Amino acid sequence: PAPRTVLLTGAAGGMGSRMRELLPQYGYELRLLDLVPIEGAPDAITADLADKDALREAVRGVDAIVHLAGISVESTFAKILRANIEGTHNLYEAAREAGVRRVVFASSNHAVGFTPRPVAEGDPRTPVGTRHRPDTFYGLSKAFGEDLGSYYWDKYGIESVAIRIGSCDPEPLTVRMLSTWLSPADAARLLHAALSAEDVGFRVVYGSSANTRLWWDLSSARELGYEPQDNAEAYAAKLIAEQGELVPGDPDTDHLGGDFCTNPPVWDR
Ligand code: NAI
Ligand code: 15L
Repeated sequence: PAPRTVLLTGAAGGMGSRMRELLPQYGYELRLLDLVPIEGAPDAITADLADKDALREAVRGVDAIVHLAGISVESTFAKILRANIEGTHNLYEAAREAGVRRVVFASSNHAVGFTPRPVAEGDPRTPVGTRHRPDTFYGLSKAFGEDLGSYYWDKYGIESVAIRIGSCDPEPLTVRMLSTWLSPADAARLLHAALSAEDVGFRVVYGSSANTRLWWDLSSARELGYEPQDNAEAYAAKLIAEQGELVPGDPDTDHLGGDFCTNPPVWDR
């Protein structure tokens, strides 16, 4: 049966806030967790992924977990280690102890960010089976999270869908995002597919809308039943007029990960 009760970690964040609005229409009852309190959600759990007792409590009785919490850009290795690597491990351990059947993990294109992007017409879209090529400690933590999901499936039978999310913002903001954009509505469609498809075992999918200029292969996401409805191309004329086309040879845009390869945004609190 499709899961009903879902723990949403990172529920105070940019994506978490949008998914809180959009997921209930698919019939899920959400339990929310974040490091910071969530305005207007008095029942939300305020906890750090480092707090194993709090995670044990948080996963009790849920059918599945959507794991969005963590540092979402580059930081020091120590901070990434604690929040993203140890934090994700703590969550999987809590899931294992409680018998939770499925985790949907917010991986990122930055797990493969140093992969060259398609440049010429006819260049292939990057498949999910491409090797990890992290572009930051952040991307490295996402590669770890994917492998953690693989391990918990093989060892303990906990299913995982790792979604290598492109760029989830209300609108594409850069010319790169004409290729990488995942509209919030498509993100909710993809999370629903990842939660409800049967017998997923462990798998990796890319998370983007049906963008004309897509850089990676959406077929494994479509195999889950995902049918993206949006296309960043609607914003192409405006963004290209403002910013110009991508120039081959520009190190800031020559790889899937964009400027995470050269000058990543850094979180340092
Ligand atoms: P965000 O930074 O807006 O939200 C992350 C949330 O996680 C925050 O509310 C934060 O308080 C919480 N958090 C951080 N450390 C925590 C800890 N130790 N314990 C508990 N909660 C903690 O990020 P956003 O954009 O909403 O992304 C959500 C997830 O999707 C992240 O894992 C991110 O890496 C991933 N992702 C997002 C993309 C995007 O375009 N928004 C693209 C690729 C991946
Ligand atoms: C990510 O993984 C980040 O969380 C987000 O802030 C965006 O920068 C996105 O990737 C991207 O590649 O555009």
